[in-house]
Amino acid sequence: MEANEKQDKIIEARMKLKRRFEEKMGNTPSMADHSDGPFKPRGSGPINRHGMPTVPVGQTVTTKWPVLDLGYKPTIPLDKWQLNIDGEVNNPVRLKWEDLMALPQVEDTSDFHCVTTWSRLNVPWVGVQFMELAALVDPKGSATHIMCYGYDGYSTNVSLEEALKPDVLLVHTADGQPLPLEHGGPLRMITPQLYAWKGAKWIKRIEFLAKNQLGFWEERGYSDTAYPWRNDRYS
Ligand SMILES: Nc1nc2c(c(=O)[nH]1)N[C@H]1C(S)=C(S)[C@@H](COP(=O)(O)O)O[C@H]1N2
Ligand SMILES: [Mo]
Repeated sequence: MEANEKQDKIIEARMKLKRRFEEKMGNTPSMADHSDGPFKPRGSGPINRHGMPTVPVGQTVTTKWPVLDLGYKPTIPLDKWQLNIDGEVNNPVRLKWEDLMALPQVEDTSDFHCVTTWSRLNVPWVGVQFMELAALVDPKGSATHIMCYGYDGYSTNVSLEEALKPDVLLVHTADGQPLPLEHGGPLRMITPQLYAWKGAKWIKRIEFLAKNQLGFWEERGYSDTAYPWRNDRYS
């Protein structure tokens, strides 16, 4: 395929996703809950860029960055690293590190809310938007969710209307430094509008699903939806 033909396909896939998910995305609680609606966002502090109080209900701001995982921290050399994106897609891909770095890189600063009640505000990240990867693989019309898998055996599911938000990134840099191993380096996902367990550290596979499935913590009593401003922690 010619380079610009490839580019056109990616743009077309992006537009298709936008048409399919824009409204659903706007109706997610972290954007749609307002003080005059049936669900009032719960939290404190100034209103953030998607309309919610900065600190979700029950959270305490910390400047530290605690580490939470299953205890095993897999080391993946960059020359062995790969990310598979497959499932309900028209164009499954296996990305090597160079392929990932060749994609458009974005810088964004966002907040990190852990279900164990700490929040780290204004973390500067660099990485690739999930939306960019979705456009690359061109999800089938049947795709509704993703399952993200880590090199440590972890998994977590996210709906597409959440995953396609512009602040959902696959990050390799935080605080101006390569993402530390203990925080999921070389690459992890972040979901600033959901609790942080929805962001897989050491991510190795993203599977598009035609039907929701539960990930590691979701099967063990954590909420499937994980909305911080609804205190939606456990199911
Ligand atoms: N691969 C993997 N990703 C994971 C986890 C894990 O155990 N393995 N833990 C999750 C949980 S419960 C949280 S709160 C965040 C913590 O990220 P941090 O350790 O960088 O603070 O990562 C999430 N992603
Ligand atoms: Mo967590």
